[in-house]
Amino acid sequence: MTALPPLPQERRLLTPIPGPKSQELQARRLAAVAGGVGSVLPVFTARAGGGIIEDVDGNRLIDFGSGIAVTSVGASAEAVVRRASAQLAAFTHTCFMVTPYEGYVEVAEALAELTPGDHAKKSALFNSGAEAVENAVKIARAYTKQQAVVVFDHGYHGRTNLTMALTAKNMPYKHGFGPFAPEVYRVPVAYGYRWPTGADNAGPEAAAQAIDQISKQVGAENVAAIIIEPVLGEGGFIEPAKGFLPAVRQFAADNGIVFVADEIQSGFCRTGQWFACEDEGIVPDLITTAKGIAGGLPLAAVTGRAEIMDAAHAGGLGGTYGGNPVACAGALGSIETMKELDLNARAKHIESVMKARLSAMAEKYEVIGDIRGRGAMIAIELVKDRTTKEPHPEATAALAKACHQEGLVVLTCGTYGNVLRFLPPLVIGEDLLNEGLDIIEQAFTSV
Ligand code: PLZ
Repeated sequence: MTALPPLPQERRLLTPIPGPKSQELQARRLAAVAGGVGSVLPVFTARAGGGIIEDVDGNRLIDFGSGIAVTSVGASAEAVVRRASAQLAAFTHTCFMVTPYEGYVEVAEALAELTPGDHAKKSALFNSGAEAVENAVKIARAYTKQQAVVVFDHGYHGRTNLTMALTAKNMPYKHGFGPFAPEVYRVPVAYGYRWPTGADNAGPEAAAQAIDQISKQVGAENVAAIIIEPVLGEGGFIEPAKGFLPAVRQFAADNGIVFVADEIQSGFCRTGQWFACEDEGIVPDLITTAKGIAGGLPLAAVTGRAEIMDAAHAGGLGGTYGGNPVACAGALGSIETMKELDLNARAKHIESVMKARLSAMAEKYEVIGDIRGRGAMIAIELVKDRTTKEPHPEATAALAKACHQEGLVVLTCGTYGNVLRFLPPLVIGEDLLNEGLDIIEQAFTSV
C-alpha cells in the first residue's frame, strides 16, 4: 500500500460548493440511493484528515462536524490507519462468537480502565450506537427482571425500533415508523435555558419532577433502566443543570435501577474528559459508547459492573460483526492517539477558544440566545427574541448554509431545529479552528 502525501491543513475553494463533480455524483446518488437517507451537505469526499475534508472537486473544507462526533482523532489518524491496515492484512473477520481474537479482549480491557469507577467491569462489543443502547436494555432487563425503561425529554438513542421508542423527537426520527416498543417512559430533563423558573432552579426541580413521575406513574420497582445522555446531543447539546444527574443517579441506586449513561456522542475526550458523566462525579452502572471510540470504524460497546454485564445467559448477546477485528484495531489506535496527544486537554482548549469568540459574537447578534456545551462539543441556540426565547430554526438553517458555502462543515440539532453545533476533530489545528470561527462570524453578518 502506498502512503498518500500529507493532506494540507488549509481551506481551499476552487469551485462553488458543491462543485461540478459533486453535483454529478449527487445526481447519480439521487437515482440510486433511497430518499430517506439524507446528507447535510452533498459535497462528495475524496480524502479527509486532521481538520480538513477534501472533496472530489479539490475543494478543502474545514471540518466542524467530525462525521457527527466520530473522527475525534481525525479521519485518517496514523495509529488508526496503521493498526487497522495491519489487521486487515492478517484477517478481516472470523466472528468473535466462532473463533475469538485478542483485539476484542484488548478493547474490553481498555474500556474497563477508562470508564468511571474502580469496580470490576466487563464489556460487550457491537457495531452501532443504537445496537449498544438496545443491548444495554437487554442486559438491564436480564439483571433486574423488570421491563420498564425511563428516558428523558430531548433524548436521542438511535433509529432501530427500540431506540426510536427511546428517542424523543418525532421528525425525522420516528414519524410514520411506529408502532414503537412498549414499556418506555419519558420524564423531564433539566434544560436550564428553557426551564420555566430559570436555570438556577432547573436541576433540583426537574429531578424532583422526574423522580415523582417515575415513582407515581411507572413505579420504581418496575424499572429496569434509566438511560440518559450526560450531555444531550441531537436534542440540542443540553447539559443537564447541575445537581440533576447526581439526583437521578442516586434515585436509581436507591431503587435497584440500572443507571445507564449513553456516552455515544459525549464520550472519548469529546467534552474534555474521557466521559462527560465524570463532570459531576457520576459512576454509571452501564455506559454505552460508539462514535469516537474507533476513529471512524464502526464499533460500539456496553461496559459496566461485571455482575450486571454477566446477567444475560450465555449466547444471549452477540451479532455476526460485533467487535469486528479491524474496528477493534481502529479503536486501539484511536485510544492510543487520545492518550499520546492528550486530547482531553486539547478539547478543553477548543472550548476556551470557541466560547470566547462566540461570546463576543453574542454581544453583537441578538439571535444568539445561549452558548453552551463542554470541550469540543459546543453549540449556540438561536432565538427570534431573547425574552420569549422563540426558537429560530430559519436563521439556524441560513447560518449553516452560509458556512457551508464558505467551506466550513457545521451541523444543526435540537428539538426545535434551532441549535448550531460545533464538533471539530480534537486534532484540528489552531489556524483552522480560528478560521472556522471567522467564517461563522461572517455568516452572522451576511444572514
Ligand atoms: N446515542 C447519544 O448521539 C447517534 C445520529 C445521527 P448510531 N447520534 C447521531 C442520525 O441522524 O442518525 C447516537 C447518539 C446517542 C445513540 C446514537 C445512535 O448511534 O451509531 O447512529 O446507531
